[in-house]
Amino acid sequence: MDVKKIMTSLEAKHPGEVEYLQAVHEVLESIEEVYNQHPEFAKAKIVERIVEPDRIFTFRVDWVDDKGEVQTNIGYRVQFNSAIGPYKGGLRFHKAVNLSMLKFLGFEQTFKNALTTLPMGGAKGGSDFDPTGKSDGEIMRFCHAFMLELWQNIGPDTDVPAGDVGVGAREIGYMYGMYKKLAREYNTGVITGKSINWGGSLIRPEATGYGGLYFVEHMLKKLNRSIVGQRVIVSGFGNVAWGAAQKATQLGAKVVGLSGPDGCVEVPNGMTNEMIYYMLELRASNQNIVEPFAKKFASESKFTAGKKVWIIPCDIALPSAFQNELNGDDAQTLINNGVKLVAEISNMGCTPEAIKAFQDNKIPFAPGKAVNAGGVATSGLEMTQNAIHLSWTSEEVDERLHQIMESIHNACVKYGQEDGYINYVKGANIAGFMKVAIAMKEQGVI
Ligand code: 2IT
Repeated sequence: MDVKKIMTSLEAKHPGEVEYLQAVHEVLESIEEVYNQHPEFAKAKIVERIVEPDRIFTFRVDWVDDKGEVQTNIGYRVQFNSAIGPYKGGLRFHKAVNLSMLKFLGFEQTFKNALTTLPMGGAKGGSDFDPTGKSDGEIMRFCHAFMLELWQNIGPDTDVPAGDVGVGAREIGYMYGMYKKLAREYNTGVITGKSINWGGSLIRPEATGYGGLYFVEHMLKKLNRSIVGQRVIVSGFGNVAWGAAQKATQLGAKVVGLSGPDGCVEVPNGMTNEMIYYMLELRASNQNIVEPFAKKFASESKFTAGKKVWIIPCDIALPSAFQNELNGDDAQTLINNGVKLVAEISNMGCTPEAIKAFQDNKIPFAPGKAVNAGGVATSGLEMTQNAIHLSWTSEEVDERLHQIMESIHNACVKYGQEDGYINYVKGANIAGFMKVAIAMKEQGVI
């Protein structure tokens, strides 16, 4: 395989799809050596096939806002790869959503899902709909209109969406309601991240953040270090940051920073349970700003407008919001301030320059597709519970989540050894790729 040649051809075919090309490049670089040891992959043109989605649906979503005005958005579903199971992956509602973003997320999802050990293919979808400032009625009408178009392309055994940025249990509820009405099918396993009242799984809301911290614990264990007393920062205040802050605190760490699009908040003594709970309220307010947090907890925190959370000195940095939210300069700031470990809980949270800076400085760094896989893994456990018409206890789900995160960590270590340093990027990419590539080869040219 010639990575440069493949990238040049992809850039010509998909000009301007920056995030997608970035994600593909990262994986190809990691797997090049292993790939070239398997001539049967080259013969089956695995790499040329694995970088292209199986199919993409795009559709217009028309809806009426509270003022009675007609609004139009674009909806997408990228069914990326089904080699190891039905398509699975979230829906992102964000004003910046475009095809490049969803192709990168679907590509990442394919390998992430392979790492979970569960039988799930990769997909992603969403819309450029901006939930900021929308009323509950507007959210409902948009979700219904979105599903009116999407429903024929999904199903409990074909393609199972879930939440992502801008899509939580409320949106999942509205989308499932419309799906059920149109499909005349009452299997809640068609979508995950559901409310606990009708088919949702315990621990699913917390799972991405919890899983991320279980992964971090394994990284630290490998280094004979403990998380107790460590200063942790998270970016954003969404579902992922919330779960991560909760688990980090439970494990004895101090969460000393969080952020929003408007700036960052430092909490020198660490977040309390009340503060962590308030993150939920902040998100539910739909305003997408973090400053109210600093106003509410004025004596214990400090807001800095227009700055990213990476300026706050910490031991462990956890990108938990959006792709490329931590760049080379941010990485240098963290390194100068003595950061000891970085784990992406967001998808592709770090730019290639940031990753290189951490690796060059031998700072343990793990990528989103390994660290945040607990979210989709618990979606897989939700599907299993739906299929057997039973609900497991939170202890049971949490125990399985623990096992899955440990096995992902082991897979990264197995494939990522580099004299004295574990290259988790390489480990995760090779482990995920091998599983999908072997499945594709075994299924022939289809
Ligand atoms: O990026 C992700 O793994 C998710 N947004 C969760 C996907 C899922 O199907 O639960």
